[in-house]
This record gives sequence, C-alpha cells and structure tokens, in this order.
Amino acid sequence: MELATKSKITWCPGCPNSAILVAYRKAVTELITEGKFKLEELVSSAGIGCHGKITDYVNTNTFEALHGRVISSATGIKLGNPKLEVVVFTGDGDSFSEGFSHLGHAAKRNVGITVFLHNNQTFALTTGQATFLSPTGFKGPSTPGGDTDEPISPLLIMLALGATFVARTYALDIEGTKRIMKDAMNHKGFAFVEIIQPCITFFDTRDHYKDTIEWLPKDFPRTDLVAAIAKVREVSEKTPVGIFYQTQKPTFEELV
Ligand SMILES: Cc1ncc(C[n+]2csc(CCOP(=O)(O)OP(=O)(O)O)c2C)c(N)n1
Ligand code: SF4
Repeated sequence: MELATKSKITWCPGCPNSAILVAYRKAVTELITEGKFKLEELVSSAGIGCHGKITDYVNTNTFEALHGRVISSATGIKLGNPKLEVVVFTGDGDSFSEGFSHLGHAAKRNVGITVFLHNNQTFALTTGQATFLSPTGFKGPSTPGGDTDEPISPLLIMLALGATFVARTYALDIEGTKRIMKDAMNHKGFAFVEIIQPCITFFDTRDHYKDTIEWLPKDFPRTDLVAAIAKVREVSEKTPVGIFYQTQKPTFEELV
C-alpha cells in the first residue's frame, strides 16, 4: 500500500515529526491489513503548525483545519459519518493554547476520534514561543526572561476530563509509537496520545529523553483511574510511556 505522497517534506532535516510520520504509515498499513478499516474510511486531520504538515505526506483522506480548530472539525466529521475512522494530529500550541475548549469538550463527551498530540512544548512553526505546556524557565521570543508558569501534564488534564484512552509515547521510538497508535485507533471512544516530539531547532530535548524514557510495566493496572493519576503526577527522573488508562463509555456519536 502506497501511503507516501509526492509532496516534498519541508520539516527541518532530522525533525522527529518524520519519525511520527513513519510510525503512522506503518500503523495504518497494519490496521488496514488486519481489516480494522478501509483506506477510504480513514480521515487524517491536523491543525496548523509544523505537525500539521503531516496531512501533506499521507495518501489518505485529509483535512487541515484552522489553527486551534481541528478537534471541532474532527468532531463534525465523526458526527456526520460515524463509520469513518477519524485521526487528529495536533500541537501543544494548537490544542492546549488555542483550541483548549474544543479538546476539553471532545474528551468529556467521549467523541470517537483519536488525537495524537505532537508535544514539542513550543509554538515551533512561529519560531519557538512558549505554550501552555512549556516548562518553567522556558526561554523564547515571548518569554525572553524565562516562562514563570508551573508545568502541567497534558495526561493529567485528559484523565481529569474523562478521556477513555490516555497514553504517551516518544517520537523517536518508532516501533513503540506505532504500537500505541494502533491501540489508540482500535479504541472505541476518545483516545488521546501524547507523543513527546523534541523540536530540534527551537527546543531540543533529545539528550534529556534518550536516557529517561521508560515503558510502563506490562502489569500496570490500566483500568484503574486512581493509579493512572498517581503515575502521571509522580515526580521522577524517568519519563513513563505506555497506556496509562483505558475504559469504555458510550460515545458522543452514539448518544446523539
Ligand atoms: C488563529 C491563528 N492564530 C495564530 C496563528 C499563527 N500560528 C501558526 S502556526 C502557530 C504555532 C503552532 O504551534 P503548535 O500548534 O504547537 O505546532 P508546532 O508548530 O509546534 O507543531 C501559530 C501560533 C494562526 N495561523 N492562526
Ligand atoms: S521547527 Fe522544530 S518542529 Fe518544526 S520542523 Fe523544525 S525541528 Fe521540526
């Protein structure tokens, strides 16, 4: 199956977004082979930012929304035709700074879409300003003296809002990311995956993550909300990745 397109890839050479693209193409190829959906039933949508270019590089149905509006567009696509497999690629600027209300509603309502957050902790396309998810002390054009905000985990927010699938992976672990992407797309209901995606031009965190990423143990109790919240709040030198939480609830499209 040819999921590549003829578009020239314009990400910075070595940008981990390319690894996310490879993982996604593999996940889609395997899911189609396994009969989960047909290629024509898949919609890959994105917001505006470096992450959003991914829609140019996958030969599926695509939709690129206004900045901060991809979740509401994807919700509309799913409501219009619930048989479609709707995937969202978004940035921390796109969905945590600009479009937070839409993201919150989709999680709370259990809209049956899969959201992949390219978390590079910065507005990369506009040259590295601080977002809602930037760490304390983050320096960029909008915070030259260092961001004074306390950091917050996007996973904690998603768990609090009632998301029914909450996971994290690391972009440069392509096999691991592919596996999590497949689990998320196989989930019925709102699936949220934080993909840690270093921006090698404006906020290069590769050195930090190469030694700290740690997969959750196989026996992690992923149906236990309290355990998931405790894990994402844990203060540790390690960065846990894997599926933190999964449950079943009626979806928004079923209820509507
Ligand atoms: C409504 C609106 N506000 C602001 C912008 C300018 N803008 C374009 S891309 C971008 C940053 C995107 O950052 P993020 O979503 O984190 O994606 P990344 O580039 O990091 O992948 C901004 C602020 C815009 N295009 N539209
Ligand atoms: S600016 Fe950062 S996120 Fe954007 S393409 Fe370059 S390395 Fe990737």
